[in-house]
Amino acid sequence: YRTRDIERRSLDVDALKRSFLEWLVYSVGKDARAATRRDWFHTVALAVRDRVVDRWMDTTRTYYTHDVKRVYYLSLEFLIGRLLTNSLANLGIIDECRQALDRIGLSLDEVVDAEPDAALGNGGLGRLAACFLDSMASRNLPGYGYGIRYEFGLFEQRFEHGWQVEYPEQWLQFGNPWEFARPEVLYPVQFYGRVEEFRDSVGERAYRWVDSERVLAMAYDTPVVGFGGKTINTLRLWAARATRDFNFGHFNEGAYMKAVEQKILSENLSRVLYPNDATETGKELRFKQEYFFTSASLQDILRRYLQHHSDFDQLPNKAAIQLNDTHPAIGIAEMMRLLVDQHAVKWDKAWEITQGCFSYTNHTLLPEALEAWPVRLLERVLPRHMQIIYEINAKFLNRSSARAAHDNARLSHLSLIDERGDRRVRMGNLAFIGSHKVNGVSALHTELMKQTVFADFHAEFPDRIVNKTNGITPRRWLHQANRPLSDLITSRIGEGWIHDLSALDALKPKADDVVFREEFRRAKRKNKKRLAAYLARQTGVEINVDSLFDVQVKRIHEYKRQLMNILQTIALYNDMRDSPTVTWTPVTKIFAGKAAPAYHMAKLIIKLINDVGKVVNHDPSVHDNLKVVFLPNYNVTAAEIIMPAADLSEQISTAGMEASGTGNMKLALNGALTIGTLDGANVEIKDAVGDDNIFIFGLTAEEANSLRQGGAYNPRDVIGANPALKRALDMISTGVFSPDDPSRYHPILQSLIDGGDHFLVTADFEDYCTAHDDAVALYRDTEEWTRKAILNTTSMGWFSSDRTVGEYADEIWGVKPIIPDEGD
Ligand code: 26V
Repeated sequence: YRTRDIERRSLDVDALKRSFLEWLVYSVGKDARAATRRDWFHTVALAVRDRVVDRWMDTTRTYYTHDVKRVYYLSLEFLIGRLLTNSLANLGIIDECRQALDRIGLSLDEVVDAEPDAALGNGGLGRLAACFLDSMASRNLPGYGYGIRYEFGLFEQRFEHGWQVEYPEQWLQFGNPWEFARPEVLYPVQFYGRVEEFRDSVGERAYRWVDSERVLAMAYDTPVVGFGGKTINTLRLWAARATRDFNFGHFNEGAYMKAVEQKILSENLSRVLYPNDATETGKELRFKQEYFFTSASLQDILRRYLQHHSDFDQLPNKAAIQLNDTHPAIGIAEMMRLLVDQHAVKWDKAWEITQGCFSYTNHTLLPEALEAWPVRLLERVLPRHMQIIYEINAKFLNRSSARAAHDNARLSHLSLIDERGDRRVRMGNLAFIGSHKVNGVSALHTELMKQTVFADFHAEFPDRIVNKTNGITPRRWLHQANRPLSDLITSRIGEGWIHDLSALDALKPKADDVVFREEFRRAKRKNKKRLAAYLARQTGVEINVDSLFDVQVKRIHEYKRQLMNILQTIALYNDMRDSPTVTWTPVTKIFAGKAAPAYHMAKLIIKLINDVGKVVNHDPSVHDNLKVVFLPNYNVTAAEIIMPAADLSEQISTAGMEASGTGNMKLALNGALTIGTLDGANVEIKDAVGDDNIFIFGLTAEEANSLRQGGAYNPRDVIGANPALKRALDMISTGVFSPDDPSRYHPILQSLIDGGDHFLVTADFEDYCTAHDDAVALYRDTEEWTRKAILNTTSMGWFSSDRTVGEYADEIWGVKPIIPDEGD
C-alpha cells in the first residue's frame, strides 16, 4: 500500500485537521455550521479509524502468512466503554488531535463526551474481557475476541423517587464508527429439529441433524488498538440475520406473512444483553444466544485453520480457545459435532483435539450462578448436542477412578448430568472435562475451587486447575483516566510504566519525599474537583472536595454488602448528631452500581441508600460533615471519573464470595486506600501494598464458613450486643428514612434478623466500624495518608492485565508475541 493515501495515515496536526473537515462533509454529510457534537464525534472517530486500518491489515496478514497460533477469547460480554480517547492514546496522538480540533474551534473533551458508552457487559466479567483485549494487543499477542453485537447493551439506570427504573440503552442508534460490517462473513446456526442415524460411506454409524430452523450469524469487526499502535487485533461480534431460505411459491398470503414474521423474530437472538450477573434460570433465549455465538465463532475458527491445513491434527497447535465462564461451554459439544459429524474425524481423535484447544475460566462460586440447563431444553433446542454430551459423559465416567472404586456418590458429583429433580446438564463440569486447563481468578478463589465446587475433579485431575489472578489495563485505568497522576509519574520515571507497570516499583521511595507528596495530593485534588462537579451535575448534591471520598462502586448484590456500608453510614450520622461539639472529619459516601431488574432485595437496598441520603444531606445538625451520594447509571465512563478521585475503596464482600474483584485494583492503582475483607484479590493487594497501608477487617473465608456451618450464629444476639447497630436498625424499622412508608424496609430487616443474615452483615459490623474509624482518623494526618496512598499506587504493578495475559499465554495458551510486518 505504499501507493495508498499517505494523507489518510498522517499523524500530524494539519493532516488531521484536513481529514476532519473532509470527513465531516463527505462521510457524515454535514456542513461545519450545521454539525452537532455527535457529528463531530463521528467525524473524528472515522478519521482516527483511518489511521489504524493499514496497521490492522498488517497485523492480520502477518498472522496469516506466518500461520501463528492464535488465542480466541469467547465471551458473552465485552464491557468496552468509549473508544475515542483509548484509540488516540494508544496511537499516541491525543495532543495532535486536541490541537487539530482547536484549530477548527472545537474542544476534544466535548467531542469525546458525545461518544456513547459501549456496555456489552454486566460487570467484572465483561470488563475483564475488555482489559484482556487491550493487553493482548499491547503485548503483540495474536488474540481475537468473539462475542455478540447486542443491539441493546446493559440498561440505563435512572432513579424515580429513589427507586431504580430501567430504560433501554440504544448505543447503536446513531451508528457505530468503529465497526466494519462483514456481510460476506456469514455462518448458519441451527436450532430444534431431530437427529437421523445413517451409515456413512464405509458403513459406520453416523448422525445428521435435520428439520432444524436456521439463523445466520453475520460478523462485525472492531479493530483493537494496542499501545504504541503496532499490533491491531480484532474483536468479532456476531449479529443474528434471518435466512432467505423459504420458498415463496409455496405460500399463500397468510403463510407468507407468518413466515416473514418468523424470520424477523429470529433476529431477536442478538437483540439484548441479559442484565443479570448472577442468575438467569432456564431462559431459552439466553441459551440460544450462548449457542449462537459459540457455533459461529467455532465455524470461523475452523474455516481460518483450514486455509492452511487439510486435516485437524495441528488444530491444538494453532488455536487456543478460552471460555470466559461457562457461557460458551456448549462449544465443547459443538466442536465435537463439527469434527465428528461435519468433518468425519474419529471420536477419540476429536476429543483429544477438543481438549487440546479449550480452557475454561471460572468467575464465581455462587451456587445460583453455576449454569445447569435442563436436559429437556437441550433435547429440544440442540438434540444432537444432547446425544454428544451423553456420549462424553459415559466415556468419562467409565474411565474415572470413581467407577473403579464403585464410589457412587463421587460418580454422581462427577457426572455431567445432575440427576436430582428435573435433570440438568452441569455446564461447569462439561467445561472442566473438555479443557486442558481450568483457572480461577485470584489465589483464594482458585483454592476454594479446589476445595468446593471442583473438589472431585481436582482429585481426578490434580494438574488441571491453575490460578490466574485478574488484572486491569494501566492504559485506560491510569494513563487515560487519570492524566494528572499519569503525568506526575511520567515526570519522574518516564513513560515505560505504561507498558510495564512493574516500573512503578521505582517510585516507592518517593512516598517519603515531601515535594512528591504535595504533587500527588494536588493531582488527587484535581480529580476530586472533577468528580464533585460531575456529581453535582448528575445528582444535584454538592460535596466538600476536602472531605474523605469513601467509594463503593460495583453491581448491587447482597454478598457485596452495600447494606453494611449504609448501616455504618447511619451509625456515623448518629455519632455526629450526638456529639456536635467534636471536630469531625468530613466524609462523603459515594455509591454507584446497577441492580438486576428482578433482584428485589438489591433494588430495595438502592432505595434505602437514596432515602438515607435524603435525610442526611438535608440535616443541618451534621454541618455538612457527612454526605451520601448515589450516582445513577454507573458505567465504564463514570468509573473513569470516579476511580481517580477516591480516597477510600470499599471492598467489603463476605469473605469467600467475591471471586477476585477488579475495581479494587483500579482504586488502589489510583491511590485509594482499601478498607476490605480478606476476599478475592484483596488478599493479594494486601500482600503487595503491605499490612500498614490497607484496612483489613472481618471474618476470614474459613471463619465465615465455620460460623455458618456451626449453626450457633444468632444475628439477634449480635444486634443486641451492639447499641450502634441496634439503633441504626431501629431507625430503619420505625420509618425514620421512610416516613411515607415505615414498613418499606422490613424485608431487609427480616433477612438480617429472622432470615439468618446469610451474608454475615451483623457478624462483621463492629469490626468494620472500627476499621472505618481508623481510616477516618488517619485521613486527618494528611502527610501520613498521602504516604500510604503513594505506596498503594506504586505497589500495584503486578495487577496489570499485561501480567495476567502473559501468564495465560505462557501457561495455558502457548501463544507467542509477534510484531506485525509493515506494508506488503
Ligand atoms: C452469570 C450470568 C447468569 C445468566 C445471566 C447473565 C449472567 C452474566 C454473568 C454471569 C457470571 C457472573 C460472574 C462474574 O461476573 N464474576 C465476576 O468476575 C470478575 C472477573 O473475574 C471477578 O472480578 C468478580 O469477583 C466476579 O464476581
